[in-house]
Amino acid sequence: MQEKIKNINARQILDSRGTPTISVEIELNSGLRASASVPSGASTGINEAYELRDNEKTVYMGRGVLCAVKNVKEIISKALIGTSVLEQRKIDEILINIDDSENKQNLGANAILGVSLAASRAACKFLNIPLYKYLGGINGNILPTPMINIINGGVHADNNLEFQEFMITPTGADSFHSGLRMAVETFYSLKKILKEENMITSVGDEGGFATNIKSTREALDMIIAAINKAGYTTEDIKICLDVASSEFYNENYYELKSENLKLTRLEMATYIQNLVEDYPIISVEDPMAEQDYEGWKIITNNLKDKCLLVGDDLFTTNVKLLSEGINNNLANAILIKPNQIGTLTETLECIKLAQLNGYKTIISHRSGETEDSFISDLAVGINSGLIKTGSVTRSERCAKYNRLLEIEGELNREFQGCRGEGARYLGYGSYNNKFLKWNFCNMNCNKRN
Ligand code: 2PG
Ligand code: MG
Repeated sequence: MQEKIKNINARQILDSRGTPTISVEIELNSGLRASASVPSGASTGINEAYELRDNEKTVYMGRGVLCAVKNVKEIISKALIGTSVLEQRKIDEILINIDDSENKQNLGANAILGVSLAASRAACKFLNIPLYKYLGGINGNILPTPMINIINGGVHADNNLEFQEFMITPTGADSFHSGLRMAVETFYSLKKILKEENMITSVGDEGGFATNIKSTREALDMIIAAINKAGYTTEDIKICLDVASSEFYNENYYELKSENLKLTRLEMATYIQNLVEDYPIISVEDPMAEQDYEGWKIITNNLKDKCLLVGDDLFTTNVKLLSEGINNNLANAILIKPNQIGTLTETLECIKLAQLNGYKTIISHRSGETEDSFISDLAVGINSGLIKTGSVTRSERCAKYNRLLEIEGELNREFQGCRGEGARYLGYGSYNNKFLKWNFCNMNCNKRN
């Protein structure tokens, strides 16, 4: 009885861009309360679940979410009051059924996800366990290797870079906290380099520098210089890209205006391939546009053994699209964003399908974020091994890293006095399983083979 939903409340709050978003609070019969807030993207895939906005031009430029708030208070709460929060699948199924549309356009995926996530948090409170434990039980103990944004481009910054995200990833670290430190030091080395070159050091939507770099290669050269200046090598820290190419794919061409290039799919694949050959790049997200399946086939065929090819707009955390991708040999990794699909259960189903098919999963933030750190717990709970959650500046991004530090501490404390590790950090092994050193309590499994 005590674990049943007594009331659901919602309110309009602001995300990191000052755009309205929704926060949902669930109250149980026991009196316990838990809440969750929902992020929002800028470079959204065409197949993402529907984000309901008020569209009233004079209010918040049409971006208000009071209609989504109303849907939670008046429709969703009626359907869920009396349901046990321990039945997440049932809750999500009810949400999907009362919306009754293909892409959650009736109630809004933002309204639905807020309720779905808040329900899981309420369950944790009731059971008195942390969220990552609720999601992963005794199995979730891998701290993700972070992809940390240091240069913003595309629709996340007002500079000329077409590529949306340039990230560093501390593959040579031996723990999450030391990897984070390496990334922070590199971030500030890059800042110094930019200053020396009289370049702008202001930051973009995800906290990476939004400076006027002329080309992709110039950005990559600067990142390598920053890694070295911080005292590291490209063995310690590697590079990841989010090309977000759907944003500059027009009528079958990839238009890199800053470099005066208009590329066919074949030329675009070669352009990316050359970058992977010339730089220590180990992951490329959306190198080809979401509708360019032929391009994806080419690049997957050529690069699948060299780096991660991550489908974000391509898959939109959707099992149908991922299945199609698996059947057609598209990509070898998937970006997981709960708000692309709209419920926790569907997110977990997509993760499971990916993992069963050997696709790497990268749990991801959105460019418009809140201080909610749900994705940190999700990454550890499901042992994703990888997380993408922006730069090491700006509190909405740091909230995720800080939560991971907290989880790391908690897992290690639990293990105190034992010979093995509580929190595992796989570093390069998260990208490439062949490099995993797997052991528990000093029993080296590699040796036993
Ligand atoms: C992406 C995301 C997050 P947005 O493209 O991967 O970095 O951006 O939330 O704007 O879609
Ligand atoms: Mg992306």
